[in-house]
Amino acid sequence: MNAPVSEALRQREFTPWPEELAARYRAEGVWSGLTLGRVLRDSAARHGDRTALIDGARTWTYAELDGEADRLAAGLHKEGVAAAGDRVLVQMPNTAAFVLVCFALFRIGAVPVLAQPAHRDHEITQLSRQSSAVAMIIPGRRSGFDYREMAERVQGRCPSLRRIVVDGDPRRHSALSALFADPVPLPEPDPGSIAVLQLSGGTTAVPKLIPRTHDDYLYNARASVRACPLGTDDVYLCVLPAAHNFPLCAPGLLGALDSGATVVLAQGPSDGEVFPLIERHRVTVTAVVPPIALLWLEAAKDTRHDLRSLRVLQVGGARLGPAAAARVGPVLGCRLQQVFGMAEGLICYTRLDDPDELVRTTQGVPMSSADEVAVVDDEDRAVPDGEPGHLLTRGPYTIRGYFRADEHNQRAFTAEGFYRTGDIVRRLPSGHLVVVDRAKDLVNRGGDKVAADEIEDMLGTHPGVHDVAVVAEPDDALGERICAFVITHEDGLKSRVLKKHLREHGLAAYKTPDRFVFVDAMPLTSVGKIDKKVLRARAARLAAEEGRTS
Ligand code: OOB
Repeated sequence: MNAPVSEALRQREFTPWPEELAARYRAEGVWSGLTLGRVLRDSAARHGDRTALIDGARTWTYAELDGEADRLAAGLHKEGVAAAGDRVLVQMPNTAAFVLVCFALFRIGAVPVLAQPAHRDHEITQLSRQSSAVAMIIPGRRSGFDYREMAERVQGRCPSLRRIVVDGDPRRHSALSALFADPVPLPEPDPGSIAVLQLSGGTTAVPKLIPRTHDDYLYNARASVRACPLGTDDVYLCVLPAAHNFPLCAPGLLGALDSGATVVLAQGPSDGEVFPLIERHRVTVTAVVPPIALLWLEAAKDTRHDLRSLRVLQVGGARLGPAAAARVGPVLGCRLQQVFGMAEGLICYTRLDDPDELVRTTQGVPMSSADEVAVVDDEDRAVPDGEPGHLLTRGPYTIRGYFRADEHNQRAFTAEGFYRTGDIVRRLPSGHLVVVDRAKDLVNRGGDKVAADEIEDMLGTHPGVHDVAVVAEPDDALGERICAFVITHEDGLKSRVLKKHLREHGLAAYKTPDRFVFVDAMPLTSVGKIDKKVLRARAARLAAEEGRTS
């Protein structure tokens, strides 16, 4: 084992797979021993003149993308922005610069911490602290928000952050465009070392970082390509924020670039943005969350755009109802693939040749024969097929521990190394899983995961709030919305005031509760804990009264 890996172990940054198992994955070629930076180089060697990437009016061939990634790696390294083993917070929209930054960092052996563009001071400060990031790479101003000013505030709180690099007007910081330099040879990182830090969907007030190695992440992409085949004739449209595991690696843009396909970047998910791109670039595959699929199903009815090139629509991140699932084929003229995945690892896909009934009603089968899944009761005893139970999993691309989170890892993993997903599923005899519920305390707002704890803690800091409980309420459009029950001693405390409080504390806007309900008391369980089941039922009634659920 070379230095970066053993150093990471020493700092308890990630929990390795048992050595014997790791040796087997390597011997069997499950782990290919390649780095993600190498993948692009190999693709450039095979498909140099083919189009790799399209961002607006600009196009990159594989050779150009590979060359630019080398030049950016050289510049970032030479200018001291990032060295091997450093963490770099990357918060970028779907632009070619995001792709180049990721590959440049992979080649240096530096680790992108993949933040979302919607994150604000609160999240970015936590992510920088937890990862001891040395630099941030951000856009300048976008959608009326100045990322430079936020980066400066975060820098004031995080001493590790030395540099701010801006894709746009840098003001007093470094311009990304000025960091391209003549390529220099850089030592190849260890394929067993951390390639990226993904963000957990989050059940804890402070989100956990997910260390994915080059070996395991590449396997994730390649096994995904077997389930959702991509080849040189395919055009993958990246609609969701590219930093998310789904559009990045399931098979996403990494799978596409490994396959010699073309990646098209969309700035947003609206049909007005996406349908013209599908038509213009003859897009064959794309991935969305259920609310976007619902939007497209409506819009496709009277679109003047030609969507016939679309072969596969992947839908995942949250539950897609069977009725909507049934409409995808007839309305959009493509095959639906349900995707049930998690940034921690395990990804399940319905297969393109599965019977329609399974595609409509299940969330697929684990993508790899090396995935182990167990469906268990509260005491970790296996339940029979067909019965709901907690989903546990381990395998060659599912992490064995979060980054620097010893204590949390004790709860989140079994002694045998299974990850406790927090999802309640039923397993059919065919192996297909149906997601029926969730044991973890979060709201899945249209695919965006919001930890109840995080919102409760922040609302609890308002002087007028005596107690607070956050639950999911059902919603036809988003799947779930965020509902906060609040006990207050301050007469006339308004939801407007609490929303402002959250905004001023730098919370990302998508985490703001959609509904506040002011109550005199909380329902309690027999042991005296807040009974969220009762609150969920109450929120569901309110949603139904407003016609938000059918
Ligand atoms: C994906 O990843 P995360 O990390 O944002 O969220 C994972 C959680 C799962 O544990 C589950 O609770 C929920 O999101 N989920 C689904 C689902 N797909 C994810 N719940 C019901 N039905 C589905 N199809 O969301 C993600 C990562 C890779 C590929 C696809 C999604």
